[in-house]
Order: sequence, then structure tokens, then C-alpha cells
Amino acid sequence: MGKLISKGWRKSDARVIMLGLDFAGKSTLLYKLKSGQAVETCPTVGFNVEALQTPCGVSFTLWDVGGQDSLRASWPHYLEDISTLIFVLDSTDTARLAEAKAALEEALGHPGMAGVPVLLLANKQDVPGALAPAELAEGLRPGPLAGHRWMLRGCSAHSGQGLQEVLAILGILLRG
Ligand code: G3D
Repeated sequence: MGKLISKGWRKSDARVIMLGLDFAGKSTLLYKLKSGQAVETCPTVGFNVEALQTPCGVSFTLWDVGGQDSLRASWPHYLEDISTLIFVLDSTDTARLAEAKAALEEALGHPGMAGVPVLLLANKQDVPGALAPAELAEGLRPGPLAGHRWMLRGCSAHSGQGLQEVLAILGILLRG
């Protein structure tokens, strides 16, 4: 934990957790948001965390939690005291959309998640043939999102498309 504090983490910062299936692009998003650059990632074993700020100066920590099947059992450990959930979808992975929906349902079923706002990110919009955000939304219905304030945005962790808007939306959600 000392290491986290030295990276700029303060207990008072809002906690935003980023979940999604493995390969959705969570780690790439985290580091693109942090540094503005797409970096090479390795599968996340456990979590990555970075201290970030919205354009209007709201500080938060963004937790990227590994999404591989074997790691999803650990998600509940991270689902306490959450300000916002970011759920990342791979817009090119139509085969696993049902699996992603089930994982989202499971995460939102955790008692600590009642009423937590959800920002769904349709990542990899730079890939030709990627599903548009509205098409992904269709695939998620009937939704696990009832009772939650939620938004869905397209983005690309590679090109940075949509990420300024993601930060702006987080600012709105975090200020309530
Ligand atoms: P994860 O943390 O959700 O498991 P990663 O996913 O961030 O490790 O990304 C998985 C792969 O998707 C990586 O490819 C990464 O470069 C790629 N990726 C992430 N975001 C995007 C995006 O917006 N567009 C495109 N085209 N690819 C993306 P590799 O080949 O490095 O494993």
C-alpha cells in the first residue's frame, strides 16, 4: 500500500473500478488515460491502479482488475466503496457479448454495487467492422442496469478517440 501512496493515491480520492472480460482493453485504456499513449500490456494478474484527474480537477483512482475467467472470482473484493464502475466491452468480440453481459450482471449483483453509476465503454471503435455502441446496447438488453444511472460511449484506447469525453463524463458522475 505504501507503493500506491507514493504513486499519488490518497484515501480521499474517489474510487473508480474498471471491469470487463479479458482482452477488452482495460489495461490499455488505463495507461492511455494516464499517459496519453497506448502501451504494450500483459494480461493483468490482480490489478493495476493509477491516480488520475478529470479536466475539471476531480481526483480519482482508477483500478483495472483482471478479467480472465479465473480472476473474476476476485472481483467482489474490489467492489466496496466504489464511486463509479467502468465496464469495458470489446466492440469486435460479438462471440463473447453474452459472457460480458453475464459478467456485468454478476458484478452489479454485489451488495456494494447498489445504485453505483455505470459507464459502459464500447472499446476498439478504431477496428473496421466493430459494433457501434448502440448495437452493443441492444446486445445487453434486457439489461442488468436497472436501478443504475448508466451511460454508454464508444472509444478507442489505441487512437484515444472518445477518451476526453470519458474523463468529462467521469467528472460529472463523480461530482454526483
Ligand atoms: P485487458 O486489460 O482488458 O485484458 P488489454 O486488455 O489492455 O491487455 O488489451 C488486449 C488487446 O487489445 C491488446 O492487444 C491491446 O493492444 C488491444 N487493444 C486494446 N484497446 C484497443 C483499441 O482501442 N483498439 C485496438 N485496435 N486494439 C486495442 P495485444 O495484441 O497487444 O494483445
